[in-house]
Amino acid sequence: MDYSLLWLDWKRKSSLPAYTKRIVGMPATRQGKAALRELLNGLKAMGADSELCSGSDGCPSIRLNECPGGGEKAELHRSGEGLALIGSGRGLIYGVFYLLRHLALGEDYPEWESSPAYPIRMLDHWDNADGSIERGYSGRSFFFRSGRPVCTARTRDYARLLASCGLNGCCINNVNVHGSALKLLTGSYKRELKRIAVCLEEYGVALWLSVSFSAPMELGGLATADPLDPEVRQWWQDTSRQLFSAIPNLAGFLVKADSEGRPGPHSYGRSHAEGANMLAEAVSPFGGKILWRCFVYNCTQDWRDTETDRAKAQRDAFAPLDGQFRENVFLQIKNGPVDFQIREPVSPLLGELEHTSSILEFQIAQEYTGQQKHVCYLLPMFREVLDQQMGRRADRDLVAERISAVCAVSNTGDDPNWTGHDLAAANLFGFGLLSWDPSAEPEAIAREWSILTFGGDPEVTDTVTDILLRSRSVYEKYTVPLGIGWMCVPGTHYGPSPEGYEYDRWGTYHRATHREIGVERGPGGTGFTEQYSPALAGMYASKETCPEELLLFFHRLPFDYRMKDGRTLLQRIYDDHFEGVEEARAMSDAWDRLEDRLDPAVFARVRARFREQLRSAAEWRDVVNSWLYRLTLIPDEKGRKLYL
Ligand code: GCW
Repeated sequence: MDYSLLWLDWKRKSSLPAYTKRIVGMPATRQGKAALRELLNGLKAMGADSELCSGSDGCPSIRLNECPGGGEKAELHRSGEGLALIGSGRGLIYGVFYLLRHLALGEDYPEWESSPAYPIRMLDHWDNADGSIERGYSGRSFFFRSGRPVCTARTRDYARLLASCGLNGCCINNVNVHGSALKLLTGSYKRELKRIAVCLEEYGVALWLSVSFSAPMELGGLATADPLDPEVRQWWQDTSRQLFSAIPNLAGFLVKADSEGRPGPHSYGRSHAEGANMLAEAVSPFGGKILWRCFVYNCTQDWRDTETDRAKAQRDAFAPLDGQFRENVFLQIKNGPVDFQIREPVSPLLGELEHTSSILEFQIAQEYTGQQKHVCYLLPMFREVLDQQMGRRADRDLVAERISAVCAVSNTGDDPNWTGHDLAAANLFGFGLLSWDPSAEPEAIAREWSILTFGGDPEVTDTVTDILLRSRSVYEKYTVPLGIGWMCVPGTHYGPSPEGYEYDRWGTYHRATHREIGVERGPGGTGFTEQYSPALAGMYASKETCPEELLLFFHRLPFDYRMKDGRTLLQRIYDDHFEGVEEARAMSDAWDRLEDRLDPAVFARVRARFREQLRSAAEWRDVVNSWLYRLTLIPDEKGRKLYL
């Protein structure tokens, strides 16, 4: 095998509870059988001498009780000195992985009765048919090779990994559908897609496909893709029927329409609702769903236009359509109003929809957060988003309660360690746990992931947990603190370029002069704050009450603006960059001290990534600080050298 099994590489335990000796129960379904196999293999790897028995004969045992039905609920109860695991086939899978994880953590007798918070918990792959991955930082696609989908042993292990942390779906191709990926909708690749779907299905993971809105023209030879055109509607209905009947376990389509040059209903004077509903109608007879992305904004803005504010675009486009979507449409909303920056406020659209289902989109691919060369544990950010009170309802007002589903842009590829940076796998695991239970604690997740991945050496667990928990704020400090965002190199989005996007068309400006920086988004500026409920709008609109870490997202401020601790804004930015580099060095040193406690190959891989992180962090510090110095001619109060 040329890849690792990440946290599923169960480590030997010196002792295990007596009930691990006997397994009782013969699940009938394919998923139930997979659960049993996972249990036996997992226990064996941990060193248990387990036997599959027809009865417990009064001895402690683990009893698998498969109930009919396809629900996801899992129950784990004490039963005498043993355990009973109850669930449908899928429930048993979740229960078995939960049990194995807890045995690996050395926790005896876990009592658990749990259902996932959301029925859809998925990963979005931006994999292209040629095997490349848009914003992929861990090798090439394991779903596509030379233009065709492939199903390999890795597909199955991928499904196991997803199920083991509670995920139940994946969209295997890029939302920017081009090349031979277009043909996934036609007969050409049905055999391969079916194999993938069947393979994923064993672990309760549904298959989703990204589709192009203009497929009726690109594939069907029609003259239009107008969603109200009868021929277009017929084309989608016929295509969906053929696809859903050939591919079991196909859950639906993901669509990026009228976004960044992708085709969509606007070209025909139709609304997003008309576009999405037409597709929803086509997949509805097969129980299919449409995930319709809201990442819609003007990507050809003139930088001199200060009226248009990209942050406002999604709410403006979709809030008026609330209630117009069919019930099998989910609006897919990125966590922030702009685009996966290290710090953004929550998307106001998440507080708007009362009659439309939504799926919250995170990005665990670290496009703007260090591209899996820098360590950046994203779970604290995800929790902040889920825990945000939107101020729109008396109850069930948290983002976690308002959404109906969750997804994340995947950080996986065919690298032997799946995620490029070994520590990035914590984001994959953690996103899974959080999608099952949005109140899961980032620290507990980090600790658990570390123990499962590296074994139980407390020194390793403490150090890794500490590195992970600090990593986001460290990255933020040496890159773009205070919510300013977008100082990265255009195109690649790696490394610093303070004015890289300033005079471009993407709508992401900080408009710095020698006196001030930032976009004013309060009522006296673009008015973006008004998109929130009065409570949030008021808080963000005032410089005094705006959370400091978002100050430059919401406000345009002079460089001599006094921060709460008395420092000037400029000095705070200088300091953050210096501190961020020092803190990155401290994380790297802490890792180095683990040398004798870790597998040499893993240790060396992560050390090499830390070397690059330190180089890049210093570059960020020097480029941003010297740029600010050149603009303002105000030196660092502490007299540190500003390099360039
Ligand atoms: O942030 C941007 C990325 C694009 C991506 C787009 C999106 C898939 O730079 O690469 O396209 O977001 O989310 O659609």
